[in-house]
Amino acid sequence: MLVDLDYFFAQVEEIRNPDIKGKPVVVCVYSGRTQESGAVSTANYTARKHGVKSGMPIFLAKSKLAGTDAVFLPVDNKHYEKVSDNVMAILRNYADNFEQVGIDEAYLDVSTRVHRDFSEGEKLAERIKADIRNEESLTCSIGIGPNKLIAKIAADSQKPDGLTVVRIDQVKEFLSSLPVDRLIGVGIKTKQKMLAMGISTVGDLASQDAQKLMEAFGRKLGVYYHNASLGIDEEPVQESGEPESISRITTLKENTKDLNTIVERANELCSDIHAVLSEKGLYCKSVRVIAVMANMSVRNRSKVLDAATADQSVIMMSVKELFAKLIDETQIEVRRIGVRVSNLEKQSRTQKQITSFLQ
Ligand code: TTP
Ligand code: MG
Repeated sequence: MLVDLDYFFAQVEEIRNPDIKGKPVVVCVYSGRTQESGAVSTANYTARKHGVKSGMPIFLAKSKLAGTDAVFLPVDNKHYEKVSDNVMAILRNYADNFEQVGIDEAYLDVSTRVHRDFSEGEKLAERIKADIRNEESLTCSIGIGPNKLIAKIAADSQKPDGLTVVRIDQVKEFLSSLPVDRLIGVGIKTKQKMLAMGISTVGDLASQDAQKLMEAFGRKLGVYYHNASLGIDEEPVQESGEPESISRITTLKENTKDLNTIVERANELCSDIHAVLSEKGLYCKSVRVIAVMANMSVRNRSKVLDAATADQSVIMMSVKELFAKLIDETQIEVRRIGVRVSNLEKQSRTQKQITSFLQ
């Protein structure tokens, strides 16, 4: 099954402040430039009825909600992460295999636990929903299917507070009338290409010759689309490993090419990243800086460190060096800056011993 919390950030805000329940609630990432610059992170279903969506500019959401008693709030990621951790701990208990896929989503393999019986699965999902409601006062939507692909589409098909079960013998009918972009991995471009080929539903896709799909999309994707259209997916539910990279990005108060101003702000990002590295017991070996320039073009500079490290000052020094290079080479003012560390590895005991030896 796939469990997805409903309008997550906005629902958490409603719980914190029950007075806003019933009003349109919009959680925003403010870029800090002007009072209204930034984007909508998520909105409750009351706000969605007015056309507000994730990713929309805040000013647009405000104009859609003009004349209502809408509430606009800044994101509070730390708090959402705490709530998410609590929910994930509950979910983990219900699964033989567990895979968190986002802050508010997880796959649970419950096959053995419910003896591969979908009715038992449905009862289990009801218990899970009740548990999350009692413990965290949150609603969620759950999809149950024979595999991850179907479970995910099932969960998306009834929201909020939905529970959708798609049994093996219902897969074909369930999929056939859905638009192709409901399949994971079919984005706008692919959808357009498929439309041009006369494919608009998953059923249309299923009736295509696999060979033709491979010719149009390449071997790997062609096979994937062919299988997905038939509801075939053999990906196991498994605990995801460590993250591949950790990054932070921020908007500067003003466009600038002053290195000190940039470095000062970048150091805050480094210290956030350092905190995550320490918490997860990781070292990084590559450091990258990202700059969105005043003309909105994006530039990167990166380096590989001599040795993997979790040392904040080493990361900060590299970041400074990379920004110095970037500013020097572009000579354009910068609008947003980001730092990303990658090539992550677990801090092994030997590495720890070496560092403590050197200190
Ligand atoms: P989603 O599960 O995609 O969205 P949701 O939980 O708000 O709504 P739904 O009821 O449809 O599941 O994303 C989880 C959280 O991630 C969401 O609450 C806010 C955040 N988010 C963003 O910050 N930006 C985005 O563009 C999206 C899609 C989500
Ligand atoms: Mg959600």
